[in-house]
Amino acid sequence: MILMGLLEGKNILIMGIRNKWSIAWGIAKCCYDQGANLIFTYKGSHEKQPVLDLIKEFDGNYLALQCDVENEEEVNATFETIKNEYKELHGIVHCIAHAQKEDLKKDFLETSKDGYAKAMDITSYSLILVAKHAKNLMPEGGSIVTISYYGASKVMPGYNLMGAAKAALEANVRYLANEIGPIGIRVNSISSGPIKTISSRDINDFNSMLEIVQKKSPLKKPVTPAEIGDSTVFLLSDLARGITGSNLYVDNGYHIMGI
Ligand code: IMJ
Repeated sequence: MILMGLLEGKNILIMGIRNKWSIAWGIAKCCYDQGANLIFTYKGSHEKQPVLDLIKEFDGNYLALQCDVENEEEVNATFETIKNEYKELHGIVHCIAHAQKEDLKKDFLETSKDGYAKAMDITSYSLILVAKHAKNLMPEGGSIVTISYYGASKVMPGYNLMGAAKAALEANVRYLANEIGPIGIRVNSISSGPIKTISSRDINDFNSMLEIVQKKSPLKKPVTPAEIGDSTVFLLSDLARGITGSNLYVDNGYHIMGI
């Protein structure tokens, strides 16, 4: 039983859930533990049942909506439904990223124009769409959190166009934070250490990369979705009321190392 949670009475939208390995699911469980009312979005119709099965774990009624961020009308409809059902939001967690497999397999020099645009659209532009709707749905202010990766600022082998897309995402965080700060909405990112998810399953040498990162990081352990979740709870909560435009590394300290 929850006695008093950091997100008690807050309506939190979690975007980009797919399955039990999703970072979004790790975040959802931590938000639930802190008393949040949760709303979920997933990309396609084939994700509907798996997502409904997951959220059955929670007591209470939780809304799950299909929202493919490439489709602006679907995004508008999603936020319209949320407005009708909940009136207002206090937090949004953006856990959405995608690049075409073919583009991730190529040398960065060979990145296709369409593939680059698609990765930017889904990974980075989508945060702007989300922030626009947040403005309308957060009359008392609120907090937006997105998930980034170290490949945004340093070269990680094979990350390629996703590195460019995450760099744009982190820049979006700063420009959006400046623009919607005056109406009380904070915007931050968490730079997550590598986590095994469906999105990392097909990546060449992912397991050996995980081992190297773990050995090198000060805390000598893998990063878990629950660690990303607890830091997200902090950024969503009033404890972080003085923080906006920031990128918080939740990576066991990996990013401080020079070698
Ligand atoms: C992804 C690609 C290359 C190297 C990578 C990653 N490293 C890590 C990741 C070193 C840690 C995972 N990551 C941080 C991501 O942001 C993954 C994004 C991603 C993964 C896929 C795989 C399947 C697909 N499209 C994808 N789009 C984005 O079709």
